[in-house]
Amino acid sequence: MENNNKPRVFSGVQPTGNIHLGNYIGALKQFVDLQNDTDCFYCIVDMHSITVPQDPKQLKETTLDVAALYLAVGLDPKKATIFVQSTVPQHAELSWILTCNSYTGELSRMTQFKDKSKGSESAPTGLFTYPLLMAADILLYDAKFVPVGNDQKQHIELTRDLAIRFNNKYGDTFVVPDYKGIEVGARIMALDDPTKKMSKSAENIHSRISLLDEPSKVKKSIMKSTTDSDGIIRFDVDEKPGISNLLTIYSVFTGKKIDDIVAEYEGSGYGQFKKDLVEIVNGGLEPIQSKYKEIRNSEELIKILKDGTEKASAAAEKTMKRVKEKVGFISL
Ligand code: AQP
Repeated sequence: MENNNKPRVFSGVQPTGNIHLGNYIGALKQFVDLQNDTDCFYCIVDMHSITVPQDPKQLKETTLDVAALYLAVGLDPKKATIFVQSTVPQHAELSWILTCNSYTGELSRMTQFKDKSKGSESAPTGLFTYPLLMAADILLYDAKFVPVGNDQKQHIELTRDLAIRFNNKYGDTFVVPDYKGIEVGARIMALDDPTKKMSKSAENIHSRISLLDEPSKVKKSIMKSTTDSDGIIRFDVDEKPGISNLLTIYSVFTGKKIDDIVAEYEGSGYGQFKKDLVEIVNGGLEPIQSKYKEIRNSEELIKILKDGTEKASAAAEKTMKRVKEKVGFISL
């Protein structure tokens, strides 16, 4: 479905902590790049975040933190609909209908569930059904494109399967969405262990750089990041995952091609490269942090979220009417 002939886009970020460079490069930066040419809905997915325990007071704060960061990285509420998932109850409603049209086998194959549950019988059920809520998020807005990091690719595939299955069973109802990834930075790795993805919930704070980190913290995290012992700056994800990850971050923040950066640093050691990267990342974060401070506790932020809820609810209700009719629920 389209508005002003612009394709619909949906994506979201969980308010599970401060947004890091992986979230920014894999998702948020794409959100901003897409806002001029698409009709985009960007959500703070608080219902997803409670699939693992959250402190209620802190959840409220991090929800507003993420909303403020959406604006701080450059999202414009005149172009993008920005809202909080739990303020639009249709997400839960559609999620249940999709649950009843899904199979436990396909959910068991989701690698994120396998990683997070570690086979435990006491893993929260919400972790298992999380991809169905994510499918509901996307299908509710007739989204054609879903900009996410590549860790979410499997969930988008499942969403496509569910949409096609539902359309075949009940007749054309959902737009079948496509994954929208990027060439550089679809998976930013942890700084302390470049074989794992950078993550909000990792214990070591130096495994990630959060968008709100102080310059001294950024310096420490980059300078102590894990590289290798051969000391040659070269992009090779398999053999040199640490330096390749840093090159990716360098490339995204400067807009320079990785090959050009490698050529620039020929003969230099990791020390100089890391020092320069500290300056580059701190320079990139500075305007984001100052915009964040300006907006975080403002009335304007609440107003933007309320407007977002209104617009999102109207779009979601249209889809729900169509879906309920198809499955045979009466309307009174
Ligand atoms: N390391 C990453 N590289 C590139 N993209 C990433 N994303 C997450 N990590 C990376 C993308 O960021 C968006 C929002 O992610 P999320 O908040 O929904 O949850 P997540 O994927 O589970 O992120 P985290 O940081 O790893 O959180 P925790 O530790 O709480 O599980 C998504 O588009 C995601 O692909």
